[in-house]
Amino acid sequence: MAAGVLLLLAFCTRYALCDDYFKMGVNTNSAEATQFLREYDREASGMCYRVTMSQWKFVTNITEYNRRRMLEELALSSKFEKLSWRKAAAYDASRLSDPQSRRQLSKIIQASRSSLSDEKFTEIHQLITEMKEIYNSAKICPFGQKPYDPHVPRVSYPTDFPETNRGYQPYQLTNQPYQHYQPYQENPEYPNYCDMQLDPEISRILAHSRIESELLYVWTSFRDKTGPKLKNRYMRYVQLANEAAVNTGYRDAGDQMRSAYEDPSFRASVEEIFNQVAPLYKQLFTYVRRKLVLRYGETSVRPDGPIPAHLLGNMWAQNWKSIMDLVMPFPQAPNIDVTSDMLRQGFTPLRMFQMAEEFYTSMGLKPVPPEFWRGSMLVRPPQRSVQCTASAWDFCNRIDYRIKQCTEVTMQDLISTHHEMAHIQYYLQYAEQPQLFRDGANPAFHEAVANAATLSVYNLPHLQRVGLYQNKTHDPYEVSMNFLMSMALEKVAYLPFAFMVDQWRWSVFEDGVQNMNTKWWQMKLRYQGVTPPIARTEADFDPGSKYHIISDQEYIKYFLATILEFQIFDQLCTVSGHSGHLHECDIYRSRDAGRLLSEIMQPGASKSASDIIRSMTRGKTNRISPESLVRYFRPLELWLRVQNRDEQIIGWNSNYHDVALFAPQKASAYKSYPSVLLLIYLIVLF
Ligand code: X8Z
Ligand code: ZN
Repeated sequence: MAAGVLLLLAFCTRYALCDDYFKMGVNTNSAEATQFLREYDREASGMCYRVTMSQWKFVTNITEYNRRRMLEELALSSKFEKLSWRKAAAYDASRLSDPQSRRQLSKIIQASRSSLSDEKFTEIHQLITEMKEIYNSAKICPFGQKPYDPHVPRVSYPTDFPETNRGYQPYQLTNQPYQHYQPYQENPEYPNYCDMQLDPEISRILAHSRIESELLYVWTSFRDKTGPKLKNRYMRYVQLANEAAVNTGYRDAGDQMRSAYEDPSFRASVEEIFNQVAPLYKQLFTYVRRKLVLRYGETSVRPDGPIPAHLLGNMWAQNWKSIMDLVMPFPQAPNIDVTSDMLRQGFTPLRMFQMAEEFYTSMGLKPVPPEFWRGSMLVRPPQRSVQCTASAWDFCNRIDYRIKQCTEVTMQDLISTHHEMAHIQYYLQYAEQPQLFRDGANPAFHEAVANAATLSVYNLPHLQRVGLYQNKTHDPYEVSMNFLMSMALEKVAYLPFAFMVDQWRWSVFEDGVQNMNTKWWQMKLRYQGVTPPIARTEADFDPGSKYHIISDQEYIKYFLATILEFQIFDQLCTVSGHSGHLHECDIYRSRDAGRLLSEIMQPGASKSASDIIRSMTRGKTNRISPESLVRYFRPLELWLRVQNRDEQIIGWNSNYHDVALFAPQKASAYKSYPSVLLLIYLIVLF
């Protein structure tokens, strides 16, 4: 207890600069600090190896035993984190002479929740584990009649409705066609009937079904199975996270999360970037809405209104690439997909990884070590349960690096292979840094660098160069517009979502847990222009349908990474000597681009993002800028402006009905708005 009070006093002052954000302890002995950091580095690397290995074993072989082993290692690692935090807190980092020691010490302190009591520290970790387990075990029944579910109208497919439009059919339990009318769990013949998970079944329905009632059903059911169970736990988590943040000298947990960006005006900086990309988003939005009106009709999509969130091909309306078939600019020209060429040429998953490795070595970057090929899981193994989401792993021992990916021979997986290999390249480049600096310069860098590299892989000149795209019979302008549209559905459509997630989270940390669901939808409407397809109340907890919210993972990094990837790509293209459209640049075989990439990656987190950006741009700026992204999409933006020229509004008008879906009280203000105006008018008149 006494130690707790001392620590509280020790952390009660903060400064603007991240380096000396805290009023640290009293020890100013540089030699002791260096010695502590040396020991920390050795122990933290060892701990990181053990935890990472236990996590790897679990996700590549999901058994109860492996889960328990992993939780044991995580518990040990939490103890180590707390102990190290106490030791680090004994130093007054601001008075240490070596800037790298200062930076390392502040990294130990900054993001940790170790200022909580042991009980609360354990409680918050347990809450997060529980929330993840609830989320990961959510399952729903297939679409059909569900008598006890008032949300789902009693509908069925017309008999002539094409089979391919009926969404994913999860279980071929019988030889009969898709079963819509089977009773649910009660039927002993269908013991696993209500077994549809987010990945892959539910996501596939949202991506491929074009039946509104089916989309509504899966959209609502997934939220019903997650939100209500998560809400109370999330509220307690907010309380504990805030307590930890305040104890550590921050205003609240949002403030603590933002400190990783070392920018005193971070919120304003991010908002400024958002405002610069919003006009491009609104052009895309307006065009897509018109196509949705054509597909679903004006009763489902108002021609000047927001878009109902279940029609955009994705559970959170964050990535619209699955509705490309509805919005393709030139349907007679191809949508670039080289999957069939890959199959024809006998590609295998191994060859895809070798090709990705060669992409980086062609620029003078590092080959992956032999341990990579021995340890990785590059295809789905038979006869055991695994988590298939692609990921790249650093085992913290400077030897072992692996990728986990259930690779199939598709273009999508070829892109993903290059993306994951870029993460491995980043690990290899900063391997010689101390453990605390083996990370991106800020949380956005890893994803940004990986995506910047893939911007060069997924484009026509590159695919032609590696012999995967030969078709020259179509109008290049039309092919280009189709390509840019597919990129915009992935990148531009994503921006307001990636921006609003943490706007919501920060507002909850800052203002409290009242009306969390209403706030969520207010922000979805304001930034994304989407509404819930069915009425929501505070009994729902729709933010809980997004994994990163309940698993305590900050999200603004994805917004910044999407902006930064184009900025990095632009710089790589410039040094490689590219001229012409940015979306046609290929950095393959450019040693100059390789050198610049290496300069960005090698320092890891030992330098600040602004230092890295300054040297990357040869002193032009030290800030993340959306200028390159806007330029990349410029040809599409011009085309969209022409398509949208007759629209009443670029963007959306929201009305009483939209707001009433999630905030009845606020909506009544909309309703009374005309009568207030009338009253004022009458007063003025008389
Ligand atoms: O969470 C992820 C990756 C791991 S970094 C699977 N992503 C974000 C999301 O799914 O919301 C990648 C895109 C954005
Ligand atoms: Zn990634």
